[in-house]
Amino acid sequence: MRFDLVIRNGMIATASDVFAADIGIKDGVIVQIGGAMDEAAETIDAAGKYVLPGGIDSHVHIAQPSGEGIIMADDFESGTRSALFGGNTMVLPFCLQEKGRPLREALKAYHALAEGNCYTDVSFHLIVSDPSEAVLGQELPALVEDGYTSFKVFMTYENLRLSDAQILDTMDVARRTGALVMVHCENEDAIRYLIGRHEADGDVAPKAHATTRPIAVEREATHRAVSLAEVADVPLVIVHVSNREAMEEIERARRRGRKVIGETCPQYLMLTADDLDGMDWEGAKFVCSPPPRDAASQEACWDGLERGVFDLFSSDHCPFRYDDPAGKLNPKGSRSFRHIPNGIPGVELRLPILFSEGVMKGRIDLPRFVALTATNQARTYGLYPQKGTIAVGADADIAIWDPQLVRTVRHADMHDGADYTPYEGTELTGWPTTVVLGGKVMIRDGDLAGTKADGSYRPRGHSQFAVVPPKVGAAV
Ligand code: DUC
Ligand code: ZN
Ligand code: ZN
Ligand code: ZN
Repeated sequence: MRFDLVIRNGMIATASDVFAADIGIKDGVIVQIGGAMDEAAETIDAAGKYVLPGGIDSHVHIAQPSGEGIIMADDFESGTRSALFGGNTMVLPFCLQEKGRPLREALKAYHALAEGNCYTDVSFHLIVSDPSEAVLGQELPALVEDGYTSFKVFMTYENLRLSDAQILDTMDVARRTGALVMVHCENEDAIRYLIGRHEADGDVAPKAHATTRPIAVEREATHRAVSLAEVADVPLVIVHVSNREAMEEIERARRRGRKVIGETCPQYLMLTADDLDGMDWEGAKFVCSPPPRDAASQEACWDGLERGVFDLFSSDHCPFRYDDPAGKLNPKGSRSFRHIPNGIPGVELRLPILFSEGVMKGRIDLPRFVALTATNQARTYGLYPQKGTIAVGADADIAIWDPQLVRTVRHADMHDGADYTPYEGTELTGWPTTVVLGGKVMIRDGDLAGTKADGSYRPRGHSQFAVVPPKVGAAV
Protein backbone atom coordinates (compact mmCIF):
# COMPACT_ATOMS: atom_id res chain seq x y z
CA MET A 1 0.00 0.00 0.00
CA ARG A 2 1.08 3.55 -0.59
CA PHE A 3 0.31 5.57 2.53
CA ASP A 4 -0.56 9.25 2.60
CA LEU A 5 1.43 9.70 5.80
CA VAL A 6 3.66 7.48 7.94
CA ILE A 7 4.75 8.44 11.45
CA ARG A 8 7.97 6.56 12.19
CA ASN A 9 10.09 5.75 15.25
CA GLY A 10 7.74 7.20 17.86
CA MET A 11 6.57 5.79 21.18
CA ILE A 12 2.80 5.36 20.92
CA ALA A 13 0.61 5.67 24.01
CA THR A 14 -3.03 4.66 24.32
CA ALA A 15 -5.24 4.47 27.40
CA SER A 16 -3.87 0.96 28.02
CA ASP A 17 -0.38 0.62 26.48
CA VAL A 18 2.87 2.35 25.63
CA PHE A 19 4.76 0.75 22.73
CA ALA A 20 7.12 1.53 19.89
CA ALA A 21 5.57 1.26 16.43
CA ASP A 22 5.13 3.13 13.17
CA ILE A 23 1.70 4.35 12.09
CA GLY A 24 0.43 4.22 8.52
CA ILE A 25 -2.34 6.62 7.49
CA LYS A 26 -4.49 6.66 4.40
CA ASP A 27 -7.62 8.66 3.54
CA GLY A 28 -7.68 10.28 6.95
CA VAL A 29 -7.71 7.04 8.89
CA ILE A 30 -5.10 4.90 10.66
CA VAL A 31 -4.76 1.79 8.48
CA GLN A 32 -1.67 0.09 9.93
CA ILE A 33 0.21 0.02 13.23
CA GLY A 34 3.62 -1.69 13.21
CA GLY A 35 5.21 -3.76 10.45
CA ALA A 36 6.76 -2.67 7.19
CA MET A 37 5.51 0.55 5.56
CA ASP A 38 7.64 1.33 2.57
CA GLU A 39 5.87 3.82 0.42
CA ALA A 40 4.50 7.06 1.79
CA ALA A 41 3.70 10.43 0.29
CA GLU A 42 4.91 12.04 3.52
CA THR A 43 6.92 10.80 6.50
CA ILE A 44 7.28 12.26 9.99
CA ASP A 45 10.19 11.12 12.13
CA ALA A 46 8.97 10.92 15.73
CA ALA A 47 12.17 9.52 17.26
CA GLY A 48 12.43 10.50 20.92
CA LYS A 49 8.80 11.64 20.94
CA TYR A 50 5.48 10.33 22.20
CA VAL A 51 2.73 9.73 19.70
CA LEU A 52 -0.65 10.25 21.40
CA PRO A 53 -4.26 10.44 20.30
CA GLY A 54 -5.16 14.08 19.67
CA GLY A 55 -6.66 15.66 22.74
CA ILE A 56 -10.43 15.97 22.95
CA ASP A 57 -11.56 18.84 25.13
CA SER A 58 -15.20 18.20 25.94
CA HIS A 59 -15.65 21.38 27.95
CA VAL A 60 -14.98 24.65 26.18
CA HIS A 61 -17.00 27.82 25.70
CA ILE A 62 -16.58 29.59 22.39
CA ALA A 63 -18.53 32.63 21.22
CA GLN A 64 -21.17 31.99 23.85
CA PRO A 65 -23.56 34.88 24.59
CA SER A 66 -22.45 36.14 28.02
CA GLY A 67 -24.67 38.93 29.24
CA GLU A 68 -25.14 42.52 28.24
CA GLY A 69 -22.05 44.20 26.89
CA ILE A 70 -19.84 41.19 27.59
CA ILE A 71 -18.12 39.40 24.73
CA MET A 72 -16.28 36.12 24.94
CA ALA A 73 -12.68 36.49 23.79
CA ASP A 74 -12.70 33.55 21.37
CA ASP A 75 -14.64 32.88 18.22
CA PHE A 76 -14.31 29.49 16.53
CA GLU A 77 -11.23 30.53 14.62
CA SER A 78 -9.15 31.66 17.58
CA GLY A 79 -10.61 29.11 20.00
CA THR A 80 -9.91 26.09 17.83
CA ARG A 81 -6.49 27.45 16.76
CA SER A 82 -5.57 27.74 20.42
CA ALA A 83 -6.90 24.22 21.05
CA LEU A 84 -4.85 22.85 18.14
CA PHE A 85 -1.61 24.39 19.43
CA GLY A 86 -2.37 22.75 22.75
CA GLY A 87 -2.37 19.29 21.17
CA ASN A 88 -6.12 18.95 20.62
CA THR A 89 -7.88 17.69 17.52
CA MET A 90 -11.45 18.10 18.75
CA VAL A 91 -13.39 20.40 21.06
CA LEU A 92 -16.97 20.30 22.31
CA PRO A 93 -18.33 23.80 22.98
CA PHE A 94 -21.77 24.58 24.34
CA CYS A 95 -24.70 25.84 22.34
CA LEU A 96 -26.82 28.00 24.65
CA GLN A 97 -30.60 28.04 24.38
CA GLU A 98 -32.02 31.50 24.87
CA LYS A 99 -35.00 31.62 27.18
CA GLY A 100 -38.26 31.33 25.28
CA ARG A 101 -36.49 30.32 22.09
CA PRO A 102 -36.10 26.94 20.44
CA LEU A 103 -32.75 25.20 20.66
CA ARG A 104 -32.73 24.77 16.89
CA GLU A 105 -32.52 28.53 16.50
CA ALA A 106 -29.40 28.71 18.69
CA LEU A 107 -27.92 25.74 16.86
CA LYS A 108 -28.44 27.32 13.48
CA ALA A 109 -26.58 30.44 14.56
CA TYR A 110 -23.85 28.41 16.23
CA HIS A 111 -23.27 26.20 13.21
CA ALA A 112 -23.03 29.31 11.05
CA LEU A 113 -20.30 30.70 13.31
CA ALA A 114 -18.35 27.43 13.25
CA GLU A 115 -18.71 26.55 9.58
CA GLY A 116 -15.40 27.04 7.77
CA ASN A 117 -13.76 28.50 10.89
CA CYS A 118 -12.38 25.48 12.72
CA TYR A 119 -8.82 24.22 13.04
CA THR A 120 -10.09 21.18 14.96
CA ASP A 121 -13.15 19.02 14.66
CA VAL A 122 -16.09 20.23 16.74
CA SER A 123 -19.34 18.96 18.16
CA PHE A 124 -21.85 20.71 20.40
CA HIS A 125 -23.44 20.12 23.78
CA LEU A 126 -26.79 21.79 24.38
CA ILE A 127 -27.35 24.10 27.35
CA VAL A 128 -31.00 23.75 28.30
CA SER A 129 -32.13 27.01 29.90
CA ASP A 130 -35.84 26.75 29.18
CA PRO A 131 -37.23 23.22 29.29
CA SER A 132 -40.68 24.01 28.00
CA GLU A 133 -43.12 21.28 27.02
CA ALA A 134 -42.18 21.65 23.36
CA VAL A 135 -38.47 21.47 24.13
CA LEU A 136 -38.84 18.41 26.35
CA GLY A 137 -41.46 16.64 24.28
CA GLN A 138 -40.29 17.18 20.74
CA GLU A 139 -37.20 19.24 20.26
CA LEU A 140 -34.69 17.53 22.54
CA PRO A 141 -35.58 13.97 21.47
CA ALA A 142 -35.22 14.97 17.81
CA LEU A 143 -31.89 16.68 18.50
CA VAL A 144 -30.54 13.56 20.23
CA GLU A 145 -31.40 11.61 17.10
CA ASP A 146 -29.51 14.22 15.08
CA GLY A 147 -26.30 13.68 17.07
CA TYR A 148 -26.56 16.25 19.88
CA THR A 149 -26.38 13.60 22.58
CA SER A 150 -25.49 15.63 25.69
CA PHE A 151 -27.18 18.43 27.61
CA LYS A 152 -25.79 20.75 30.27
CA VAL A 153 -28.01 22.11 33.01
CA PHE A 154 -27.13 24.77 35.58
CA MET A 155 -28.03 24.99 39.25
CA THR A 156 -26.61 28.51 39.43
CA TYR A 157 -26.94 31.86 37.57
CA GLU A 158 -30.28 33.59 37.80
CA ASN A 159 -30.86 33.46 34.04
CA LEU A 160 -29.75 29.86 33.53
CA ARG A 161 -30.58 27.88 36.64
CA LEU A 162 -33.23 25.22 36.48
CA SER A 163 -35.43 24.20 39.38
CA ASP A 164 -35.10 20.66 40.69
CA ALA A 165 -38.37 19.84 38.90
CA GLN A 166 -36.97 21.16 35.62
CA ILE A 167 -33.75 19.22 36.10
CA LEU A 168 -35.77 16.05 36.68
CA ASP A 169 -37.81 16.73 33.54
CA THR A 170 -34.62 17.22 31.51
CA MET A 171 -33.08 14.10 33.00
CA ASP A 172 -36.20 12.21 32.04
CA VAL A 173 -35.69 13.17 28.39
CA ALA A 174 -32.16 11.82 28.72
CA ARG A 175 -33.53 8.59 30.19
CA ARG A 176 -35.98 8.17 27.33
CA THR A 177 -33.53 9.05 24.57
CA GLY A 178 -30.17 7.78 25.86
CA ALA A 179 -28.66 11.26 26.13
CA LEU A 180 -26.19 12.29 28.84
CA VAL A 181 -26.79 15.13 31.31
CA MET A 182 -23.94 17.34 32.56
CA VAL A 183 -24.61 19.41 35.68
CA HIS A 184 -23.06 22.63 36.94
CA CYS A 185 -23.35 22.15 40.69
CA GLU A 186 -23.57 25.31 42.80
CA ASN A 187 -26.52 26.37 44.96
CA GLU A 188 -27.76 29.70 43.59
CA ASP A 189 -29.85 30.69 46.62
CA ALA A 190 -26.92 30.13 48.95
CA ILE A 191 -24.67 32.21 46.69
CA ARG A 192 -27.25 35.02 46.54
CA TYR A 193 -27.45 35.06 50.32
CA LEU A 194 -23.68 35.36 50.66
CA ILE A 195 -23.42 37.99 47.92
CA GLY A 196 -26.01 40.07 49.78
CA ARG A 197 -23.99 39.85 52.99
CA HIS A 198 -20.72 40.76 51.30
CA GLU A 199 -22.21 43.67 49.41
CA ALA A 200 -23.77 45.00 52.61
CA ASP A 201 -20.27 44.95 54.12
CA GLY A 202 -18.85 46.81 51.10
CA ASP A 203 -16.76 43.73 50.37
CA VAL A 204 -16.86 43.84 46.55
CA ALA A 205 -13.31 43.05 45.35
CA PRO A 206 -12.66 39.98 43.13
CA LYS A 207 -11.70 37.79 46.10
CA ALA A 208 -15.33 37.94 47.29
CA HIS A 209 -16.23 35.85 44.24
CA ALA A 210 -14.52 32.92 45.95
CA THR A 211 -15.85 33.60 49.44
CA THR A 212 -19.44 33.81 48.18
CA ARG A 213 -19.12 30.43 46.44
CA PRO A 214 -17.67 28.28 49.24
CA ILE A 215 -17.23 24.52 49.12
CA ALA A 216 -20.54 23.93 50.93
CA VAL A 217 -22.38 25.53 48.01
CA GLU A 218 -20.77 23.11 45.56
CA ARG A 219 -21.03 20.09 47.85
CA GLU A 220 -24.74 20.57 48.48
CA ALA A 221 -25.50 20.99 44.79
CA THR A 222 -23.39 17.98 43.87
CA HIS A 223 -25.28 15.89 46.39
CA ARG A 224 -28.57 17.14 44.98
CA ALA A 225 -27.55 16.49 41.38
CA VAL A 226 -26.53 12.90 42.03
CA SER A 227 -29.69 12.37 44.06
CA LEU A 228 -31.90 13.75 41.29
CA ALA A 229 -30.11 11.51 38.78
CA GLU A 230 -30.75 8.58 41.09
CA VAL A 231 -34.43 9.44 41.23
CA ALA A 232 -34.61 9.81 37.44
CA ASP A 233 -32.37 6.76 37.00
CA VAL A 234 -29.88 8.29 34.59
CA PRO A 235 -26.09 8.47 34.47
CA LEU A 236 -24.69 11.97 34.78
CA VAL A 237 -21.55 14.04 34.48
CA ILE A 238 -20.53 16.35 37.31
CA VAL A 239 -18.48 18.99 35.53
CA HIS A 240 -15.67 21.17 36.91
CA VAL A 241 -15.29 19.60 40.36
CA SER A 242 -13.03 21.73 42.55
CA ASN A 243 -12.63 20.01 45.92
CA ARG A 244 -12.67 16.86 48.02
CA GLU A 245 -16.14 17.25 49.49
CA ALA A 246 -17.75 17.29 46.05
CA MET A 247 -15.56 14.32 45.08
CA GLU A 248 -16.88 12.44 48.10
CA GLU A 249 -20.44 12.95 46.90
CA ILE A 250 -19.47 11.33 43.61
CA GLU A 251 -17.79 8.42 45.37
CA ARG A 252 -20.74 7.89 47.70
CA ALA A 253 -23.12 7.80 44.74
CA ARG A 254 -20.90 5.26 43.01
CA ARG A 255 -20.96 3.07 46.10
CA ARG A 256 -24.74 3.09 45.78
CA GLY A 257 -24.28 1.75 42.28
CA ARG A 258 -24.83 4.99 40.41
CA LYS A 259 -22.98 5.86 37.21
CA VAL A 260 -21.46 9.25 37.89
CA ILE A 261 -18.73 10.64 35.67
CA GLY A 262 -16.45 13.20 37.30
CA GLU A 263 -14.58 16.01 35.59
CA THR A 264 -11.93 18.36 36.91
CA CYS A 265 -9.94 21.13 35.24
CA PRO A 266 -6.46 22.73 35.27
CA GLN A 267 -7.51 25.68 37.42
CA TYR A 268 -8.27 23.37 40.34
CA LEU A 269 -4.73 21.96 40.20
CA MET A 270 -2.83 25.17 39.57
CA LEU A 271 -4.71 28.10 41.15
CA THR A 272 -6.06 28.99 44.58
CA ALA A 273 -8.56 31.54 45.87
CA ASP A 274 -5.58 33.69 46.90
CA ASP A 275 -4.96 34.36 43.21
CA LEU A 276 -8.20 36.38 43.25
CA ASP A 277 -6.61 38.71 45.76
CA GLY A 278 -4.22 40.48 43.34
CA MET A 279 -3.41 44.18 43.18
CA ASP A 280 -5.42 46.57 40.99
CA TRP A 281 -8.32 44.20 40.43
CA GLU A 282 -5.93 41.70 38.80
CA GLY A 283 -7.75 39.03 40.77
CA ALA A 284 -10.49 39.32 38.13
CA LYS A 285 -8.22 37.31 35.82
CA PHE A 286 -8.86 34.26 38.00
CA VAL A 287 -12.61 34.57 38.47
CA CYS A 288 -14.29 31.34 37.41
CA SER A 289 -17.00 29.12 38.82
CA PRO A 290 -16.59 27.09 40.90
CA PRO A 291 -13.68 29.20 42.15
CA PRO A 292 -10.19 27.81 42.73
CA ARG A 293 -9.86 26.72 46.40
CA ASP A 294 -6.69 26.05 48.38
CA ALA A 295 -3.60 23.82 48.40
CA ALA A 296 -5.46 20.97 50.11
CA SER A 297 -8.13 21.04 47.39
CA GLN A 298 -5.44 20.98 44.71
CA GLU A 299 -4.02 17.85 46.33
CA ALA A 300 -7.50 16.35 46.52
CA CYS A 301 -8.02 16.91 42.79
CA TRP A 302 -4.68 15.28 42.00
CA ASP A 303 -5.70 12.38 44.18
CA GLY A 304 -9.00 12.16 42.28
CA LEU A 305 -7.18 12.07 38.95
CA GLU A 306 -4.94 9.27 40.20
CA ARG A 307 -7.65 7.19 41.84
CA GLY A 308 -10.27 7.47 39.14
CA VAL A 309 -12.75 9.74 40.91
CA PHE A 310 -12.25 11.82 37.79
CA ASP A 311 -12.73 10.27 34.38
CA LEU A 312 -12.33 13.53 32.50
CA PHE A 313 -9.78 16.31 32.58
CA SER A 314 -11.16 19.23 30.55
CA SER A 315 -10.23 22.88 30.33
CA ASP A 316 -13.53 24.69 30.92
CA HIS A 317 -11.97 27.24 28.58
CA CYS A 318 -14.22 30.28 28.99
CA PRO A 319 -12.13 33.26 27.92
CA PHE A 320 -12.76 36.92 28.55
CA ARG A 321 -10.27 39.66 27.92
CA TYR A 322 -9.02 41.36 31.07
CA ASP A 323 -8.28 44.94 30.08
CA ASP A 324 -11.41 45.42 28.04
CA PRO A 325 -14.79 47.08 28.65
CA ALA A 326 -16.42 43.95 27.16
CA GLY A 327 -14.41 41.65 29.43
CA LYS A 328 -13.33 41.32 33.05
CA LEU A 329 -12.94 45.09 33.53
CA ASN A 330 -16.35 46.01 32.17
CA PRO A 331 -17.83 49.13 33.77
CA LYS A 332 -19.81 47.19 36.39
CA GLY A 333 -17.21 44.41 36.78
CA SER A 334 -14.56 46.90 37.78
CA ARG A 335 -16.78 48.02 40.66
CA SER A 336 -18.06 44.71 42.01
CA PHE A 337 -17.01 41.08 41.81
CA ARG A 338 -20.54 40.01 40.99
CA HIS A 339 -20.32 41.60 37.55
CA ILE A 340 -16.97 40.11 36.58
CA PRO A 341 -17.71 37.53 33.88
CA ASN A 342 -17.03 34.00 35.12
CA GLY A 343 -14.45 31.99 33.26
CA ILE A 344 -10.79 31.76 32.33
CA PRO A 345 -8.86 30.65 29.26
CA GLY A 346 -7.23 27.20 29.33
CA VAL A 347 -7.77 25.19 26.15
CA GLU A 348 -4.15 25.59 24.99
CA LEU A 349 -2.58 24.69 28.31
CA ARG A 350 -4.84 21.87 29.53
CA LEU A 351 -2.66 19.14 28.09
CA PRO A 352 0.76 20.70 28.74
CA ILE A 353 -0.22 21.31 32.38
CA LEU A 354 -1.35 17.72 32.95
CA PHE A 355 1.62 16.34 31.02
CA SER A 356 4.19 18.42 32.90
CA GLU A 357 2.71 18.40 36.38
CA GLY A 358 1.10 14.95 36.17
CA VAL A 359 3.10 12.67 33.87
CA MET A 360 6.57 14.22 34.16
CA LYS A 361 6.28 14.55 37.94
CA GLY A 362 5.17 10.93 38.28
CA ARG A 363 1.66 11.56 39.58
CA ILE A 364 -0.07 9.77 36.69
CA ASP A 365 1.28 7.54 33.94
CA LEU A 366 0.97 8.15 30.24
CA PRO A 367 -1.99 5.77 29.65
CA ARG A 368 -3.89 7.59 32.41
CA PHE A 369 -3.05 10.91 30.74
CA VAL A 370 -4.44 9.61 27.44
CA ALA A 371 -7.55 8.23 29.13
CA LEU A 372 -8.34 11.49 30.93
CA THR A 373 -7.74 13.77 27.97
CA ALA A 374 -8.85 11.75 24.93
CA THR A 375 -10.17 8.21 25.33
CA ASN A 376 -12.61 8.79 28.19
CA GLN A 377 -13.72 12.01 26.55
CA ALA A 378 -14.58 10.08 23.38
CA ARG A 379 -16.28 7.27 25.31
CA THR A 380 -18.31 9.62 27.44
CA TYR A 381 -19.57 11.72 24.56
CA GLY A 382 -20.27 9.20 21.84
CA LEU A 383 -17.15 9.54 19.70
CA TYR A 384 -15.37 6.28 20.47
CA PRO A 385 -13.67 4.36 18.84
CA GLN A 386 -13.56 6.64 15.81
CA LYS A 387 -11.86 9.22 18.01
CA GLY A 388 -9.89 9.19 21.25
CA THR A 389 -7.47 6.37 20.52
CA ILE A 390 -4.77 5.13 18.19
CA ALA A 391 -6.16 2.04 16.51
CA VAL A 392 -6.63 0.69 13.02
CA GLY A 393 -9.82 2.24 11.65
CA ALA A 394 -9.74 5.29 13.94
CA ASP A 395 -9.48 8.84 12.57
CA ALA A 396 -5.83 9.82 12.19
CA ASP A 397 -6.06 12.50 14.92
CA ILE A 398 -2.62 12.47 16.48
CA ALA A 399 -0.43 14.72 18.61
CA ILE A 400 3.33 14.19 18.72
CA TRP A 401 4.85 15.30 22.02
CA ASP A 402 8.41 16.26 22.86
CA PRO A 403 8.80 15.24 26.51
CA GLN A 404 12.12 17.12 26.81
CA LEU A 405 10.90 20.51 25.67
CA VAL A 406 10.85 23.01 28.54
CA ARG A 407 8.99 26.27 28.06
CA THR A 408 7.84 29.07 30.28
CA VAL A 409 4.21 30.01 29.68
CA ARG A 410 3.83 33.44 28.12
CA HIS A 411 0.58 34.77 26.81
CA ALA A 412 2.51 36.34 23.94
CA ASP A 413 3.23 32.80 22.67
CA MET A 414 -0.37 31.66 22.80
CA HIS A 415 -3.03 31.58 20.13
CA ASP A 416 -6.33 32.46 21.79
CA GLY A 417 -8.22 35.73 21.73
CA ALA A 418 -7.71 36.69 25.37
CA ASP A 419 -5.10 39.22 26.54
CA TYR A 420 -3.66 37.15 29.39
CA THR A 421 -3.19 33.63 30.68
CA PRO A 422 -3.78 32.72 34.33
CA TYR A 423 -0.64 30.57 34.13
CA GLU A 424 1.83 33.30 33.02
CA GLY A 425 5.38 32.46 34.08
CA THR A 426 4.77 28.77 34.84
CA GLU A 427 7.53 26.50 33.57
CA LEU A 428 6.19 23.36 31.90
CA THR A 429 8.08 20.33 30.62
CA GLY A 430 6.70 18.45 27.62
CA TRP A 431 4.81 20.10 24.74
CA PRO A 432 3.05 18.98 21.58
CA THR A 433 5.12 19.90 18.54
CA THR A 434 3.26 18.29 15.63
CA VAL A 435 -0.50 17.78 15.34
CA VAL A 436 -2.32 15.72 12.72
CA LEU A 437 -6.07 16.02 12.10
CA GLY A 438 -7.77 13.40 9.95
CA GLY A 439 -4.39 12.55 8.39
CA LYS A 440 -3.56 16.17 7.59
CA VAL A 441 -0.54 17.77 9.27
CA MET A 442 -2.00 20.87 10.95
CA ILE A 443 1.05 21.86 13.02
CA ARG A 444 4.50 20.80 11.86
CA ASP A 445 7.34 21.30 14.37
CA GLY A 446 5.50 24.14 16.05
CA ASP A 447 4.39 25.93 12.89
CA LEU A 448 0.84 26.18 11.64
CA ALA A 449 0.43 24.12 8.47
CA GLY A 450 -3.35 23.70 8.28
CA THR A 451 -6.20 26.12 7.77
CA LYS A 452 -9.44 27.04 9.50
CA ALA A 453 -11.28 25.10 6.81
CA ASP A 454 -9.74 21.79 7.90
CA GLY A 455 -11.86 21.10 10.98
CA SER A 456 -15.37 19.81 10.65
CA TYR A 457 -18.54 19.40 12.63
CA ARG A 458 -19.08 15.85 13.89
CA PRO A 459 -22.48 14.61 14.99
CA ARG A 460 -22.11 12.16 17.87
CA GLY A 461 -23.49 8.80 18.83
CA HIS A 462 -24.70 7.92 22.31
CA SER A 463 -22.42 7.97 25.32
CA GLN A 464 -21.03 4.57 26.23
CA PHE A 465 -22.49 5.21 29.67
CA ALA A 466 -26.03 5.99 28.59
CA VAL A 467 -28.61 3.27 28.53
CA VAL A 468 -30.15 3.57 25.11
CA PRO A 469 -33.75 2.38 25.05
CA PRO A 470 -34.67 0.12 22.14
CA LYS A 471 -36.68 1.83 19.42
CA VAL A 472 -40.33 0.91 19.45
CA GLY A 473 -41.03 -1.31 16.46
CA ALA A 474 -37.35 -1.74 15.63
CA ALA A 475 -36.34 -5.01 14.01
CA VAL A 476 -34.68 -7.46 16.40
N1 DUC B 1 -19.51 27.30 34.09
C1 DUC B 1 -18.76 26.79 33.18
O1 DUC B 1 -18.91 25.63 32.86
N2 DUC B 1 -17.83 27.53 32.60
C2 DUC B 1 -17.57 28.85 32.92
C3 DUC B 1 -18.49 29.47 33.84
C4 DUC B 1 -19.42 28.53 34.47
O2 DUC B 1 -20.12 28.89 35.35
ZN1 ZN C 1 -20.41 25.31 34.53
ZN1 ZN D 1 -15.79 38.89 52.41
ZN1 ZN E 1 -17.73 25.57 31.44
